[in-house]
Amino acid sequence: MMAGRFANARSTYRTIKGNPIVISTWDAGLAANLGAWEVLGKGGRALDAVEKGVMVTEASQNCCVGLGANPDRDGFVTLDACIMDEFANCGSVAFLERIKHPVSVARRVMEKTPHVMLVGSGAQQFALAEGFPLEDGKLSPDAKEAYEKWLKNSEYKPIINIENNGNHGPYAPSILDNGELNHDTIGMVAMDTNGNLSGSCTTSGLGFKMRGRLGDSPIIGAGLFVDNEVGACTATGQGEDVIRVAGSHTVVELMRQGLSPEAACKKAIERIIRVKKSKVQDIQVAFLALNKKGQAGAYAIHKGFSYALKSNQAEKLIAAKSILS
Ligand code: SD4
Repeated sequence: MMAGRFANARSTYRTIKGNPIVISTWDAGLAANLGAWEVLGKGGRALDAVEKGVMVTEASQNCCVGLGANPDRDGFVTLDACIMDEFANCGSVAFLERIKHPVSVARRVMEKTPHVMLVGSGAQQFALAEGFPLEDGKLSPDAKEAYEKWLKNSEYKPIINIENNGNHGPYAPSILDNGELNHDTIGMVAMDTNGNLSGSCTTSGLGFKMRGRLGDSPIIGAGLFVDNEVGACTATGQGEDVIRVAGSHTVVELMRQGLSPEAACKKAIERIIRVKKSKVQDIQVAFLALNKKGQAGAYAIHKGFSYALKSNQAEKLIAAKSILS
């Protein structure tokens, strides 16, 4: 009886081989996808690709990923990241300080410990034991300037989402002083030439967040979820509201029921809108998904979310549809 029920629930997707594809969030995904393609283009494993890809962003100067990103309210950069493979192996680090590549530490958690998540000083201790260097902890020039400006204009009060007053605050991509594209969290999902899926997600979270605050990005099922029978999804935007609907897992389950990646992302966004009601005016959330057939899709609450796609046929940035303009 039980076996029959489970048998009915199984996905009917066939594995598509020989057509690797990688997608990732925001404009910075273009460069990250090229990092991933160094692996995928040579027939490598999606897991290696999604680690390598987001490492490009972690190593670059930007507002929201890696050690050059904006700090928390106390002036410290704290990083969150996770990774998941085709066997449902997963690893995650959160509230990690002074380590350049949190996604690689997350992978070590997955591969070398019996656990899924390590946080804070324990995550840092593990990273050091694994040979990751301890960086100096200084803010990047851009982050220092942004923090000093924030200190002048903002009271030190634990008001959630104070960053969002007036606009989408730390979520909106913009151009940095040096002309480089600024961006948000990077989430990446990929299918390799064997048709296997993996994903990664890495971020500094919200700029000027409360110390100790975690968003969705390091949480498996929220900021990232991979099911090799069905598809994979990653999220960006207001992490609290992604967690509230178990966002990436919800999208994958909707794809399991037969929805396309775009339709599944849209339905999950609609669920957030139903929960948040008029408060959605102040938040941005976007989902980005890939199914087992190699089809990609995305949806956002507000206009302005883009994602990057690379395959054998294409290399492009795509503006996602949104519910609100
Ligand atoms: C967070 N989801 O920490 C992240 C932030 C983000 O685009 O994705 N910004 O809540």
